[in-house]
Amino acid sequence: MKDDILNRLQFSLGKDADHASVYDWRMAVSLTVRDQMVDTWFNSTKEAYAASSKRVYYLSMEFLIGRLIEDMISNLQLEDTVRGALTDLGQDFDEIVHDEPDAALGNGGLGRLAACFMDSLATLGIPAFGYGIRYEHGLFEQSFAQGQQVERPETWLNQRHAWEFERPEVQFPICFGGHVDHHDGKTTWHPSEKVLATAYDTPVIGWKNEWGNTLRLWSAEPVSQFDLDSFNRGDYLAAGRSEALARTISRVLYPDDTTDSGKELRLKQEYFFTAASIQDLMRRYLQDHDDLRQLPEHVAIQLNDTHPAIAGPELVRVLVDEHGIDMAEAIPLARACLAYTNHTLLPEALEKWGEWLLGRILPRHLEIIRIIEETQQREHPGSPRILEHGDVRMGELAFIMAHKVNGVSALHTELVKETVFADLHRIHPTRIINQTNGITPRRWLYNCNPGLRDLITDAMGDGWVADLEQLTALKAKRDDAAFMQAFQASKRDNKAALSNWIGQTCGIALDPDAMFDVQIKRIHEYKRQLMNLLETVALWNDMRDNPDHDWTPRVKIFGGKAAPGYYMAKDIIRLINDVAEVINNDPATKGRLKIVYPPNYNVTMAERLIPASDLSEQISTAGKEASGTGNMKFALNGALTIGTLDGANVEIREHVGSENFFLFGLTAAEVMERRQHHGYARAAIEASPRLQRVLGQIAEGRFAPHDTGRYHGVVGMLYDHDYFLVTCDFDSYFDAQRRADNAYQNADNWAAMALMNTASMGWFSSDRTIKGYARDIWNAHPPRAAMDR
Ligand code: DL6
Repeated sequence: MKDDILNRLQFSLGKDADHASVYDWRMAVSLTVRDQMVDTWFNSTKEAYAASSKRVYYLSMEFLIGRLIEDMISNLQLEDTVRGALTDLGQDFDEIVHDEPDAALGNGGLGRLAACFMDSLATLGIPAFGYGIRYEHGLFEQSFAQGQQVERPETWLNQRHAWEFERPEVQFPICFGGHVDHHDGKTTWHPSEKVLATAYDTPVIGWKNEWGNTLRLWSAEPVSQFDLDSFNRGDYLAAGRSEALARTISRVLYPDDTTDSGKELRLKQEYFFTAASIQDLMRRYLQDHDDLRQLPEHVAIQLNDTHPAIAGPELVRVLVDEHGIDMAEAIPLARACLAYTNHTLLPEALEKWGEWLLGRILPRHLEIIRIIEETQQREHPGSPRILEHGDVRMGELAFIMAHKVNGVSALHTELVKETVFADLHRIHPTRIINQTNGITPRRWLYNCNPGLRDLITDAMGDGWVADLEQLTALKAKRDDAAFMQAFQASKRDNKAALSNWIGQTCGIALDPDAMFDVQIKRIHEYKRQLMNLLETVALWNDMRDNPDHDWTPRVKIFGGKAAPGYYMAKDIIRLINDVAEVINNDPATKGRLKIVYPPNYNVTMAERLIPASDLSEQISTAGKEASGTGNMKFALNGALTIGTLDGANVEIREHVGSENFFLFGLTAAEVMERRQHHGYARAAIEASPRLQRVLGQIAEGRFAPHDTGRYHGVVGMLYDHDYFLVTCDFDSYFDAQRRADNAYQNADNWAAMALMNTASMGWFSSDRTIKGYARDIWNAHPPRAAMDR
């Protein structure tokens, strides 16, 4: 390893050890580790070809992969070797790991789920490709200026990405615009614009280096580099214009996971990566097969939300226009390959494209969508329409072109059946199924929490890493005093390490013995960071009113970004920072209450915060959070949840036991019912003196003394409509928080509850989720009998 690293330093980086920077060392280590993956990767490909295996193609606009170095090293079981080599070379392993940029090619849960799924597919040995976009700029970097969010472009690709292989030879043309001709029964699309999609491959190696798949991300390039005539005329801007336009397609990730539909570039991005992926998988299929009617035996295409829903019409187009299959046969053939995962019920997140826009960018696809619509109406008269009020509804398109549609938690799946797709569900009653999300235990325990990992492994071996349900055995350790002491100590160590980091980065001193109460996720009204903050102010009031009470010391930690155009979310961020400024400087509550909001929350920060958390805030309005996956990460790392009956919270609570979960709030049915009552928010505020007082303080400018009207909009919103029922759940939430306070005072009992969480989370491994998809949707199998090991 040492020699390999030095060789890479010399021959790939052109540096000698005496002059190498941390970046050089990291690249040398990463390239050395990458070398060690290649055999497994090649062998897996060969085996999949030899067995003529069905391949899974996971199409996702987002892969929120974060840093890869630790995952790669641990999956290859090279931790000791790499650490040892670096120590011998006088280098610091941790410094090198922390030098890797966090690849933020996603907004949140949907993208992170895709990354966890890639790890599980490889660990289970299921032949698979992840297909997405190689964004030059991932999710923006967040900082705060006077408490307000400031966005700056993210630049992960300013440095070379160590893990990828560029594939200039894997390149496909992607067309847009123009018109369509129909002549003598033949249809021809004459596009007006063309770009090239070039592949970049990152090997994804599963646990213990047994199987390797590929994450193939597409980068947009111009068909011709620049216009030499313009250049020679001295018109340098015109010379580079088409190049710049082409590259724009993969330049930046849209920073909003809810409301981007309608934007032309977004539609182009969606078609760009979907069309490239379909050309690629068809090429692979046709290398070995000549009968396209067998395609569903060999190809499973999973649509991660509606973003790649154009895959339906695109696959039909390829089958009909390029391979001469009848339309009537092509539609069911495409459907047998395609499946669709719904990740949200929020109406603003259900994509729609104006017919005029879609028809202008993809004229042939609009024709095909009309034929799909006619076919559906003929076969199922009265079926919900794909084309309605001048819009193309991508959810309906994805549903109609999929043989299976899945929700991401039990509750969410039922709501999908009852609400957004109720009519389609009546027509196709077996199409919607549930696959509750999961998380990879490799990243979310093994790598991010070495203290707990070692404790568990010492107690029961490392079988749990690939078979997380083995953690149930930990329940018996509840009465083992030495184990429980070590369990508590590992949490304490993580909290001390986090306190150091927060001290250094935010300049705020924390007491590691206080309860660390954490809410990290995108800032959105339905996730109700505002309710958490109002409760914090109410607690502060109570602490000041009763200074002699034995208060449980609390640290409230927030993390998350708001979509740049989401003004209410940005006001909430500013309010958190303003409230923090007042409370953190109040001598009356010093040592008892602190608020911290480290900027630029990302995967790496989650890996730092989650192992150090005591209380996990999962407080969305019931019925709004499709699943959540952060909730699973916290519970696995021994945090207790305070939460509503929403998304996967419901199933987590069933697994960990209701006595180990702080439940509060209205149920999804009660939420819907409450909204029917006129003036429900005002009534709830009037019934809660505690909440009234807090809102009064905010409204009168207690937290913005130089700009007293700053939060009138926020307070007015709560009084006047409060769509997400912060006001209605406030008292119940406050009470649940006090139950948590009381429980925390008994440290041994708290630790026992925390252990029950860790020990009960085995079912939430993404390995279980992927087995479910493979069995119920894809009918895909590992060429080796890896699924049963
Ligand atoms: O399924 C992954 C993840 C869920 O855990 C979250 O509950 C859900 O909000 C998220 N959905 C999205 C899609 N857009 N929106 N909103 O990110 O998916």
